[in-house]
Amino acid sequence: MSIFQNIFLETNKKRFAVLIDPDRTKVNNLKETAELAKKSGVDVFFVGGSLLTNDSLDECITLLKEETDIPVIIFPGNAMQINAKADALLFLSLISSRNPEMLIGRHVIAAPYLKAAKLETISTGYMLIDSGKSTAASYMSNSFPIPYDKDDIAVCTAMAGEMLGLKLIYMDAGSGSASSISETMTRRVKDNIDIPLIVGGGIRNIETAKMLYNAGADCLVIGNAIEKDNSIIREMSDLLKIING
Ligand code: 1GP
Repeated sequence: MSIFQNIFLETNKKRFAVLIDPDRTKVNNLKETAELAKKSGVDVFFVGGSLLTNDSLDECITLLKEETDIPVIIFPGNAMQINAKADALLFLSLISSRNPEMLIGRHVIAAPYLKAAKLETISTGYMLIDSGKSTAASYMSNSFPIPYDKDDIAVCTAMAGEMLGLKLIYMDAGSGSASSISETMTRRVKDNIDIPLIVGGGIRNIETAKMLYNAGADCLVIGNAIEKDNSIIREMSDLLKIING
């Protein structure tokens, strides 16, 4: 069974992804986070970043694979973030942008390397949503995010992504954003698509996570909050035990 089927299609369960930014993770901290993730039953690791400066993607993925059986999906910030040791890669098309490089250009460059690496690719409609301050994702992708309160634009963008045959929609307020995506935008997008919805960016506490799951998010992604205090992994696990039964 593919990673996509296993994590996102197989059950109606809500999922939790721990985002590892290789640039910001020290090996010792990563080991501790990996152990905690294993004990807490985390569903999946997303690994990647908008800009990586120290070439530690391979080291990160190797450590996660050595320490756990949790699937590792690359969440690439650019076409260089490809590694055959991962289980899959989110093949992101930035459908909130009008930047052809992020819609198709980088994909053409990456395609032969992905084929050679035999990596499972999960075609994903990636949507950046404004959070009130400029994020690395928005700057590096040279694109405007969808305004925070323009739910209709988000809904129509997600619907178009589904109609184009993308397998997932990922709405992201951007790593370290001041606030998460709103409850109404999450609910309205979920109500208008039949493919799984991933939501991330600015989730710092369980109350926000609960609100987003209730609004319809199928999978939540947390990065920054874990880097500050990884005990939120355990709290997420407790929350998911209640939600998933
Ligand atoms: C960013 O959705 C992820 O791409 C996670 O964001 O680091 O703010 O949790 P945070």
